[in-house]
Amino acid sequence: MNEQYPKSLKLSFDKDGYVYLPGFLSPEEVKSLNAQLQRFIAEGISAMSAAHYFYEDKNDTTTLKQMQDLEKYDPYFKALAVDSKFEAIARTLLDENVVCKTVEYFNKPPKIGKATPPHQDGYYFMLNPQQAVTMWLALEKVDEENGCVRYVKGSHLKGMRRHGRTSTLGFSQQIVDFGTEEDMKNEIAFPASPGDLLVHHSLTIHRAGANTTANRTRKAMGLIYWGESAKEDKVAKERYMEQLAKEREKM
Ligand SMILES: O=C(O)CCC(=O)C(=O)O
Repeated sequence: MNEQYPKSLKLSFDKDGYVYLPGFLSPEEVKSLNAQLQRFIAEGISAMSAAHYFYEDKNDTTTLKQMQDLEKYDPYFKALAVDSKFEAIARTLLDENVVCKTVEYFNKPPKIGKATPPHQDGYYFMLNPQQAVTMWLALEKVDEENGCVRYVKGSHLKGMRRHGRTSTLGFSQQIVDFGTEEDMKNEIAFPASPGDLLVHHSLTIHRAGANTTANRTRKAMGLIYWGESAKEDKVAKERYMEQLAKEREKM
């Protein structure tokens, strides 16, 4: 896919650590994506590894919170991510060829959908150099009440902050000293409409609120791309994944 995006997009990404692309998908495209997700949840989820999907309340299947590696289970999601306009954006922002690492689904069920703790994705990726982006696509209206994403502008230029354990399923790490004057001064909330795309650098600090509404869900897709120059510290990553699996068993 050879779509061209203006150079100003990359300049803005390099400066702020994120870009916001309203209406990246049309209402028809969002409708079709939502229908494909419903199909997959009804028919395909049972074939997934237990490590790849979680419920907010494991005794209630209406509280599906997260799915990951969707591209490995279903050709629709692979086609969404590979040779697609999402991939073209990642290539433009990282200025090199990219590899899709995962396609995810994020929901915050009403009342019980927990906050996403402040973190930098690169802490989980363990890459050198940190040449990676995460995309977050709104599948429905998202605002401060049901838990919109918040970015700390320019934080990708200031290195990796110290992370520690959380009890939040799917987001096991958070920045331990988040909330400094500088964090709060530079943090921006991004309410979004269906089809709006947010893309952030792997060092950009971000979080999202809890879903405090009584009856609205908060559904979004995530797509992660690494630049081909980014190399993983495989030993550290394996150790970390084993640790996570052990902790998940205890939950
Ligand atoms: O959907 C969310 O709450 C946040 C997603 C996120 O933090 C991420 O993809 O890194």
